[in-house]
Amino acid sequence: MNKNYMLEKLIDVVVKGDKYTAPDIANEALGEGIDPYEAIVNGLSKGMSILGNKYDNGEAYVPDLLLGTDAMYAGMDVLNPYLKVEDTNQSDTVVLGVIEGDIHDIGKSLVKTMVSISDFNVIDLGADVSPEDFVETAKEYGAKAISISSLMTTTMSGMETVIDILHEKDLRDSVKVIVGGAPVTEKFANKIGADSTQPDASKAASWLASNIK
Ligand code: B1M
Repeated sequence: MNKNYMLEKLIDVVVKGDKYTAPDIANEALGEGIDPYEAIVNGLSKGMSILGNKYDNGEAYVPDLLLGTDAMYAGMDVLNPYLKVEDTNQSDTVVLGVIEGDIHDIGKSLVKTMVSISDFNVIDLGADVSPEDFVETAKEYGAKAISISSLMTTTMSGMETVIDILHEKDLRDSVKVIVGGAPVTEKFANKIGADSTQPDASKAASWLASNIK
């Protein structure tokens, strides 16, 4: 079967928000030899971006987004176990989550997937995470990095609070902070004193793998 045809099916199942068919399509993609990473990034995730654009253009509504999210996660549940873990002997811990006030967790989940396959030990705090929780968890587990996502301009400032608390607790030198998500720019990341921002989940994982020793 044509690879593009299979990727289109993965895109389509998310755009249609069909969580019941998504696992079948994901299994079909695996059966057709599609790389699970590609199935997630160029299939399911692309479907979510298309749905997001439709929402922005008034062609889709919040219930459509919720259905699309369920379909995306149903497909990822099938694909995730087949992702190749790079044998980097990384045993360092990364704490990740979405900043307080924000429940958009799809990008964060992609970051989690990519960081996990880079062989890090990942602690996923989920969405709507307080700055204090990020720092306390990093301290408790001796994490080398905190990875924070934000999808809303209204919640971004919480990322700076995480960095402020790290300074207050004298932990800033031992914990790298990477921030990301659609509204996060390089200028913003520099302004709040983050170590990096990256445009997508895969680049975030690569940055962590190259910058955590
Ligand atoms: Co809403 N939402 N939403 N939403 N939603 C946005 C973000 C919005 C831009 C839509 C819009 O108005 N145009 C807007 C925010 C505006 C702003 O900035 N102020 C918005 C709003 C306003 C809201 C509500 C307030 C709507 C309402 O209730 N009236 C509400 C907020 C609730 C809350 O958080 N408190 C809300 C709710 C929802 C749903 C629940 C329906 C659903 C989320 C479901 C879920 O995540 N479980 C949803 C969705 C799906 C979206 C859009 C359409 C799509 C987001 C998405 O999942 N994209 C979004 C508009 C859009 O993006 N076009 C929108 C796909 C995902 C793969 O991309 O998360 O960007 P993304 O991740 C990317 C990169 O950003 C990057 O990597 C990923 C790609 O690999 N990345 C990182 C992410 N984290 C990273 C971390 C890194 C590095 C890269 O390093 C640490």
